[in-house]
Amino acid sequence: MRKSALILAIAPLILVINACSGDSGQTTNTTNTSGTQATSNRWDTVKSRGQLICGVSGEVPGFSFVGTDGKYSGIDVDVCRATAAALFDNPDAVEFRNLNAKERFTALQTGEVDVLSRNTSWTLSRDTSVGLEFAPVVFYDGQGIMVGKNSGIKSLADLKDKAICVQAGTTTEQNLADQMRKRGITYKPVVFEDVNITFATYAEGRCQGITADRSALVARRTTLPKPEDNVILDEVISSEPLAPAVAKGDPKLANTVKWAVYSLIKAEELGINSQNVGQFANSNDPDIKRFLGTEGNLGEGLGLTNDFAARIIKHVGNYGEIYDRNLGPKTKLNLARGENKLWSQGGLLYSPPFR
Ligand SMILES: N[C@@H](CCC(=O)N[C@@H](CS)C(=O)NCC(=O)O)C(=O)O
Repeated sequence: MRKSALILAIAPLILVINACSGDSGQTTNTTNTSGTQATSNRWDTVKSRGQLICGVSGEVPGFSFVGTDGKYSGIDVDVCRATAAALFDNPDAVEFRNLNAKERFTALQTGEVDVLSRNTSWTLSRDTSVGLEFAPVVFYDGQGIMVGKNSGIKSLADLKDKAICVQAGTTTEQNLADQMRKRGITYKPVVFEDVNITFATYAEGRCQGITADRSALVARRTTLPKPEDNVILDEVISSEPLAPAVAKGDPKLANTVKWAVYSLIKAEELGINSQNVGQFANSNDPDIKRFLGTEGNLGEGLGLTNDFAARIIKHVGNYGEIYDRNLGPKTKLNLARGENKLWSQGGLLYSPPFR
C-alpha cells in the first residue's frame, strides 16, 4: 500500500527527471502525471475536439517550419494536414505545437499533443520503453556532418580533437558518440537543446563541425549567413528512418495516422494526385474504387468515411506532390528523392494493399 502510494507520488518526478536528462528518452516511462495511460480514447477526444494537435519542430525548413506569415509548411506538417483531412475533411483542422528534441516524447506521453510529426527516427527503445507507436516512415535519412568549405576537413577522422556541435536528446548525439568511440577518435561534443543555438554556435566558428540528419543539415544550411561556405561530407554514419508517431494505447488513432501516410504513397503508385483525383470517381479499376471509397467500406474499419483517402489526396496531394513542394528540385533544399522513391522506382516506399 505504502509502496504503491510512493510509486504514484514519485511517478511525475521520474517523468520530469527523464525529460531533463538529455537522453533520447530510452528510460522514460509511458505513464502520465496522473499515473494512467495518456492516450486511451484519444481518437474520440480528437474527433469531438474537431481538431488534431500535432507536435512539430517548426525550425526545420522543408519538414516543419513557421513562415514569416505564421503559416506552417513542410512534409511533417503535411502529414498532420493529411490526417486532419481524413478525420475532418479539413486539412486546416490542426493546431501545431513546436517541440524541441528533448520535449517531444513527454509531450506525446502526457497528451499535450495527439501526434508527433517531427523528423523523429524510429528506434527500438522509442517503440518500447518510450511508449511510442510509429506510423510508416515518411523520409529515409541518415546522419551527416557539415563543416566549413575551406576547413580542409574531409572526413569524421579529420575532426579529431575538434569541437562538434550537436543537439541534445537526439539519436544524433548518441550516434556521434558511438562512431567516435568505435573509431577511437577523441572530440569535444558541444551540446545544446535549442537548434538555433546549435547552428548559431557553429556559424560563429566555435565548432569545427556540426552533425544532424542529412536532410536537417541541408535544410538548416539554407538559414546560415553564408550557406555556400558550408559543405556536407559524403560520410553517412547512421540510418534515420523518420516517421510520425502517437502514444501507445490507442490503436484507432495509430491506424488513422498509419493509413493516412499509406494513402499518400498508394495514391502516387496509382497515379492519383490532387489535380486529377476527381477524374477517377468513375474508374472501373477495383483497386482504385476501394482506395477512393466508391466501392467497399475500408474507411469504416478506421472509424472514418469510406472516401477518407480521396479527401487526403484532394486536400493535400500524394506523396510525390508533397515531396516536390517541400523538398524537391523547385525548393531551396533540392533533395534528390533517392531512397524516398516508390518501391516500383527503386526506392523504399511501399504501401500494403487497400483491401
Ligand atoms: N532524427 C533524430 C534527430 C531529430 C532532431 O531533433 N534533429 C534536430 C537537428 S536539426 C532538430 O530537428 N531540431 C529542431 C528543433 O529542436 O526544433 C532523432 O529523432 O533523434
